[in-house]
Amino acid sequence: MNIVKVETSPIDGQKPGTSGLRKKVREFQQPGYLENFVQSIFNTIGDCKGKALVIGGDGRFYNREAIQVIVRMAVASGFGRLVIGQGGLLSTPAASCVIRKFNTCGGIILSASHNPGGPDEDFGLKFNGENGGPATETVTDAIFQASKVIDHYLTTESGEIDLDKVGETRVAGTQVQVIDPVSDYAELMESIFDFPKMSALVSNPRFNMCFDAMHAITGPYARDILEKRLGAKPGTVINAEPLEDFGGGHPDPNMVHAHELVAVMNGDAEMDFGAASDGDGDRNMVLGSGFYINPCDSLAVLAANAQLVPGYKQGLAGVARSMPTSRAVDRVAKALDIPCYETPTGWKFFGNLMDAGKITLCGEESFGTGSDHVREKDGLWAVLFWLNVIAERSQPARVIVREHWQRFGRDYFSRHDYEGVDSGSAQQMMQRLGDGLADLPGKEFSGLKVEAADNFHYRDPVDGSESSGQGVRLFFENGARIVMRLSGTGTSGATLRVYFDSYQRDPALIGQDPQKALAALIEAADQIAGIQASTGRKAPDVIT
Ligand code: VG1
Ligand code: CO
Repeated sequence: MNIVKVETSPIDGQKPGTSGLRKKVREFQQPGYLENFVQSIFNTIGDCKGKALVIGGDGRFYNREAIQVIVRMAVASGFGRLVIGQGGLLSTPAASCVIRKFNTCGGIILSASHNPGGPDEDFGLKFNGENGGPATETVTDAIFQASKVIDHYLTTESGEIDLDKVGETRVAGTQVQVIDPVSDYAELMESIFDFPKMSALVSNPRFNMCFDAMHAITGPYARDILEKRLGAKPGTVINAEPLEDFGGGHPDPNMVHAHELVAVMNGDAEMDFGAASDGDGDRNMVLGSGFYINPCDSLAVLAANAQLVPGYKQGLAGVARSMPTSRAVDRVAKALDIPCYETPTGWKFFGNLMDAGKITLCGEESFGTGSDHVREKDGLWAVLFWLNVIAERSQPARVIVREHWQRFGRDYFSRHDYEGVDSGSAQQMMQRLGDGLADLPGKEFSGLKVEAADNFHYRDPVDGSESSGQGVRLFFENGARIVMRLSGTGTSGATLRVYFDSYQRDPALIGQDPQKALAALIEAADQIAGIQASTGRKAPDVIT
């Protein structure tokens, strides 16, 4: 087989963000764009000869073409084995599972996650290492550096491989294995959860549940596990067919974008449980009957009930949450007398803690929950965890959460997103805010006195690596907190995220609407940062 060396030159801006490199499809389709980035990954891996690599994506537009390009390049670089999901599909958690199970040197996941798909929308590519988790910042920085000095890439003239047929073929020196994308993951789930008990719950004709796969990757996984293995009614999984453009929707599982699920939950049939997942299957939203469960609370409840699940009955080594996530799980950790770590936004920061055995469960406010069963957040896993707890406790989700608040108090939480705002003014606003932090303590805004203010700096307790500028934190004397940061996953303009949380211990006051409970804090954020003036918006685009 002919290896072809193609001259190229660096392309600006190939800097991975919170989770991989995300750009408009058209940008990825430019000659050499994908090739440059993939070769930069291979150059960072170093000697690829004989190594194994997993490849799969969320099925969005350009997934198949990109895989063919990557396969040719991987063959040229001498990989010994490629493991690819049938149809080019692998959910992010399944890719993580397969990397670990097949002992590969890592994997390439093609996804822009919750960002919309289609010819005019977003594409993305992420490298995960041999532990199955997103590459650490040290590695993503090295890939970026490699992209700045690249002068050629290697490819072959081999034809396309058949992505739709499970089986093995040989391309030059590389064994190419197309696998069923679901079975390894489903087996892992069976090894963690009490499937017989959960099956008794979900196959009961009186138990009504709906899972909205949002025309994204989780459809085939949810159908196999919920309907086939656990015996939920056919049709429990809606929008189960992965589509290249997610049916024109926005595959972000929240109350705004998962509107079909919300409609089912509010419809005529009495629904007991609802859930949705995102483009690449790593996020989850869970709903009780007439009851929204905030992801921060979900993490706390799962931690508090973990020992009811066979896979966690020995207890948890520790827990972690991203910095903007509410401190609900911290209270559980305290009660369990286990450590709780606070990391910057992005799953890549949990990997070292899990590898070192310091944590078992972790999560983010952005609908991400996971454990050390893989090294990614895992949407369907979280849904199964909830079902296992519900089955074990014989209580509806709503009651489980209310009892949790009674015991631990409630951390009211909300995130306000201002999407597609002008990058320049958003950056200026953050700069101004950062410059003025030292003057804030002692000052009062809408009746709340600032106690401390800083920009979050993280030192990884395992390898000592440092990450600075991870978000502005404003702490108030009553224990409430505001966090502000700019998104690192968007592809046009800037997205400002403002996070609010406030603790309420009084059992009589734990049933309020979060927007009301947090109203003074929300007002204070605008007074401090001038959000409306800088963004030109009267209100956020998305409230979660
Ligand atoms: C967002 C979330 C973050 C999450 C990341 C990737 O990042 O806030 O918590 O880890 O998306 O999730 P940002 O930088 O836009 O705030 V996924 O499911 O899109 O891979
Ligand atoms: Co995702």
